[in-house]
Amino acid sequence: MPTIKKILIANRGEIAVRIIRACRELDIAAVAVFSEADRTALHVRMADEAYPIGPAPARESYLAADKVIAAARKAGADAIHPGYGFLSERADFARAVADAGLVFIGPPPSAIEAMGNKTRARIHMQSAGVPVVPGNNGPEGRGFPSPQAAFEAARQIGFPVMLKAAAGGGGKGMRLVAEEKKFDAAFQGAQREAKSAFGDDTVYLEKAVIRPRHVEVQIFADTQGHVVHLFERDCSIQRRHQKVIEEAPCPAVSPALRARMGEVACQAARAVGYVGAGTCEFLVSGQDFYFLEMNTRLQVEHPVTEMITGLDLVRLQIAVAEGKPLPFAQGDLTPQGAAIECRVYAEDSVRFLPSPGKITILRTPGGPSVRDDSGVYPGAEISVHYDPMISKLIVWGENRLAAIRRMARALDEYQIGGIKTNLAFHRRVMRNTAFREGDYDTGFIERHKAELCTPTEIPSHLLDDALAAAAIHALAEAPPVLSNPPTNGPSAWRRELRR
Ligand code: MV4
Repeated sequence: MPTIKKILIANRGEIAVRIIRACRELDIAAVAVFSEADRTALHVRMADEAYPIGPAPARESYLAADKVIAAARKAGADAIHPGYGFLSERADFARAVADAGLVFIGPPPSAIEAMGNKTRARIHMQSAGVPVVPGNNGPEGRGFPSPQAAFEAARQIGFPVMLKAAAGGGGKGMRLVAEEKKFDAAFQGAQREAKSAFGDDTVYLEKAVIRPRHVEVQIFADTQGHVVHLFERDCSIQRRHQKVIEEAPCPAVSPALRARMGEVACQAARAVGYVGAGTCEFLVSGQDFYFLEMNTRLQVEHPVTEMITGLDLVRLQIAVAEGKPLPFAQGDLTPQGAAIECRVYAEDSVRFLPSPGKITILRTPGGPSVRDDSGVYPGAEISVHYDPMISKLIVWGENRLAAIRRMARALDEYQIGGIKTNLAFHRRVMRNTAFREGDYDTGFIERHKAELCTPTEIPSHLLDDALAAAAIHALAEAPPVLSNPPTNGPSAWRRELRR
């Protein structure tokens, strides 16, 4: 089996930095690729070598499969790690990497393909005994050609139903239909959206699960056929299908449910001959859970799993890619404590718009069990061309409440200047009663947006107090704990802000 000495990372930002760090610890050389817009990016600065792969502006540069492979050959790399970018779930890319004589750090192309199409995956999973959401994949599992054909199936399932794109993901081409009379229009809308987003208008049906939690199980498989799960993550705190906060373990999953879901996720992986890191996504409602899809890559939120297991998932990916067996069995694993991740976005979280610009101030939190996986540095430019996620703040605590308190503390230490961020949003979530009680589902942000997504309030009796106003203005990005109170006592403005 191959020994990996040099890895090219086909991604950018914080995940490229994360992979470079794993390489350093393993004495593996790390090769970065960059678009012109990213010439001065952190991952380029940190890598041992870096190769240009395209012009700016260039979200697409990182999709240039042939340029990435050419760079890997030129650098003399043994392997390519696709990060969690678009190249990570493309079977044709995985094949092209292998054809170039390089190791693809990811699953076999056949497993990517088996999970890449939703109706195909549903059929595959059903025959493997994995519970999928009750629904109808259409004639021969090829979706429904017309609203008339789908309508009968929808009535049989019972309203409300969910129309979904077979090629889909991320909520595109998805429609919730509550009433019969809205079905035809919704069908046509879903079909149109699926066609334009994926070039494939195949639409199928599922029973709508009401107020579900999004719970996903991390799995790992080696080339010897061992499959284990590394417990679950709750990713229900999302906005417009973008995850914002994740935690492990899920506060609504009992040890018995955890064992069942974990076993099912391993079954799903075995059914497609999976190798490496993968994630099975489920909708959870009470004690019921349904397979949604499998992500055949390392995910953004993998650090919360690392925190509760003490494992380095990137190191494990590399070991498995070298043909080594997993160094533990299922029985060796127990989840320890609780971990939370807050995704820090360069955005105006009131209007929910990206906030590009230069980062002028960057003070990251520290202390015990606090991890900041960042792709930026003071002076870095946040470009409109890329994802506005600039870092992930992850904390661990001996239990969930300790983790929440630690996250609140770490968020208060975090200072980012020059751009707008969602730090204030995160601070409010950590103090939200429903969140603290673990009582949330995928509708959480929408339900609480009035309190979570409003501008930082200035108490009216302090509006004319210049010092307080300045401190409060800074609060959006700066922590009250670091700003100097006007007196030594517990001043009024400070009590106000502490709430
Ligand atoms: C569902 C659902 C309810 N019932 N399917 C949204 C994205 C896609 N990956 C799956 N999604 C959903 N599928 C059925 N049958 C509710 C959602 C959903 C959702 C899922 C996970 C996280 C956030 C969500 C927000 C809205 C809807």
